Amino acid sequence: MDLFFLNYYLPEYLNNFLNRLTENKTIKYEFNLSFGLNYFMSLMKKSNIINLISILFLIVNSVTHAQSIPEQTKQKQPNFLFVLVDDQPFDAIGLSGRYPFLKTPNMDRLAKEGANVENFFVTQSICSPSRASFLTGTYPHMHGVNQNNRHVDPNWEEFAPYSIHLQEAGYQTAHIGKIHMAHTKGKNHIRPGFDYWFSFVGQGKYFDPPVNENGEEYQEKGYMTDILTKKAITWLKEKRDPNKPFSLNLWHKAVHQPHLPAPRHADLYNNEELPLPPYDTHKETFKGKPEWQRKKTYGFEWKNHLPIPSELPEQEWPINYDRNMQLLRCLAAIDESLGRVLAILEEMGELDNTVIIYSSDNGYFMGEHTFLDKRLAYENSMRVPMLVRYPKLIKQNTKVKEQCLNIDVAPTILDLAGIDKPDYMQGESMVNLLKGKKEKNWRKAILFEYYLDTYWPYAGPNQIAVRTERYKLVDAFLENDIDELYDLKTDPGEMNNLINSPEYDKIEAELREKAVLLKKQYKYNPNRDWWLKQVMKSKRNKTNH
Ligand SMILES: [Ca+2]
Ligand SMILES: [Ca+2]
Repeated sequence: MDLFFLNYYLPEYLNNFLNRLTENKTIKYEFNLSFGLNYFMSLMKKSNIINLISILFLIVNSVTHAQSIPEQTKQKQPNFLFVLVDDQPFDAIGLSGRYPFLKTPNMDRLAKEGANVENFFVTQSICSPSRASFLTGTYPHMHGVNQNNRHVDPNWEEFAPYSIHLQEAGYQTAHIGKIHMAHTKGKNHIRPGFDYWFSFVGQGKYFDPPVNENGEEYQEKGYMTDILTKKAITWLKEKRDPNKPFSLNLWHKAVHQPHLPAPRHADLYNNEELPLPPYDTHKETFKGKPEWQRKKTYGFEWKNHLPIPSELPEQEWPINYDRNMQLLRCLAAIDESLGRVLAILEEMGELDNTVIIYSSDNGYFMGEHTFLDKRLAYENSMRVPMLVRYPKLIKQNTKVKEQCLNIDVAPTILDLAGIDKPDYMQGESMVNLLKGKKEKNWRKAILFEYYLDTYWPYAGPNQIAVRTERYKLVDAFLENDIDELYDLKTDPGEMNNLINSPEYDKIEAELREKAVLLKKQYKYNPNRDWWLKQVMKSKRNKTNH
């Protein structure tokens, strides 16, 4: 039996029961107006009366100026189109050349006319936690969605999504597509920060999906990627105020398993063959690697394989062939969607006023290390595409080499909109890097995390990884198992675990030291359930009253 089945396709009655339990949760969020006032008061204290008069003059002047020339004001605030794919591997994109037959002309166009952030990673490699990190600019251990558990929703009160700050600055905001963390129905399904809402519960369905439009539940007709595209175009053309700048999320359900392509793409690439993965990662035997990874390959059956062998027999290629081909076919509709939205923006004269961000919520194993799915700290899982087009600031064919994270997107969007980064955001603005400038103090090491998944406990234990440009240390906090250390320069396929090689002891010690610093810097919390417990407690209290 497919193990994902349990996680994602619970019987409808169970779903409804859980929805009833969670439905009454109202999310209150307050705008931090006091911050603006406090700032103004502190300016007043510092300024002498002349400065104060000139500040007031500037404010009045800019207000009247803005009213008289709305066109110029409009140009100062760029629009945002954020396309987020579900489970697109970083190299499943035409420009990478990994799959010679794969055609993604519109994704390639974004890289050609903008920036390709080549070393872009998610802070946790599964759907719901990553989506919440993109929105809030914070780690899963901060916003609270550190697993795909249907009960957890981010702590929005403390960690508002960037879209709320955009709304405050006069933006019109829309979320169209998968959110994953909202397992509620009706108006309660709408997450904070969006003027227009079109989404669905959990993973959604590829065909004729139940949907939620501004709180109204109904069933749509057709293929999910096309439905979302149509909704995005309708919103752009008919449903927004054209005098306000906009921020539109087009967050896809595809290409998540069961990887069902649009019927028009069912036979695409039928005459093609999947090439072997680079660095022979399909030849993985897990020799010298943690035992939990060999256990993982047996899934729920692992107890039938005790004692777990110290290495596994090499698998023959192809691995998960049909599933991988289906995933690539799903990408065809995503690329068409991107092309259609770009064409509409061009037609409306907004293409070059719009910052287009294209990424994926996590990576995906395409047979590398014999795996499918994601979650782990291997490159195929934690690395995702990140393309940004905004010709007013970003030159064509810009390549960013620095390590960037999904928590950097919210601060980047706010920076481009001229909004100061809120204190709670842990990411950094990528704007200077996107402009092709060097950031001397940019982070040299990144922190990645994963928390045990209740639905699929053998997918991996709690773990963190520290990745520098050259090395990666993975610490799973297990006393009876080994950790991992890879030299990404000599072993980009991460096949050779160096954790027990004495000549790497010094490197290991340095990385462990970095781990301590990063955990402190990002306020790492090893307790997976800290936020879930609070959510459940507040639900219990509500039911009791
Ligand atoms: Ca995903
Ligand atoms: Ca060692």
